[in-house]
Amino acid sequence: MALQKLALQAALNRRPKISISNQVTTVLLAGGVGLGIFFGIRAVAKNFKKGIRERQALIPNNPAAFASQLKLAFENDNAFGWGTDEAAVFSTLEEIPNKATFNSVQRAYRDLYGKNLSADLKSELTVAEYNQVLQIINAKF
Ligand SMILES: [Ca+2]
Repeated sequence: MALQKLALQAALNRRPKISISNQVTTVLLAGGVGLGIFFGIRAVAKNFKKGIRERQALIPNNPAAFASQLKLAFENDNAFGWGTDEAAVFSTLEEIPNKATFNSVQRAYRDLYGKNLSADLKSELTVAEYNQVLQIINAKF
C-alpha cells in the first residue's frame, strides 16, 4: 500500500509540468492590451466623428443633413416593420447638388449609422426604384 502510494507520488513528480512561460504570458498580455487600446481609440474616434456629424445634420444642405433625411425616409416603417418613404428618398437625392456632395453624404451616412448608404438603398427600395435612384445620382456632375 505504502509502496503503491510512493510509486504514484513519483509518477506525479515526473510528469512534465504544463506552464506557460513568462514570455508567452507577457506577449499575450501585451497583445491583449494593444488590442484593447486599438479598439478603445477606434471607438472614441468613431463617437467623435458621429458627434460632429450629428451636429452637422442640423445644418441645411450639409452632407450629414442629407444622410439623416435619407435614414429617416428609410425608417418610415409601419407597425409591420416595413415601409420606406420613397418620395422622400427621391426628393432628398434630387436636392444633393453634385457627385462630390453625394460622396460626402455616403461618408456622413457611414459615420452616423455605421452602414453603407448604397447597400441600404438597395435593401429599402424595389429594383425599379433603385434604378430611378441610380439615374438621379448618375445625372449629377
Ligand atoms: Ca424601411
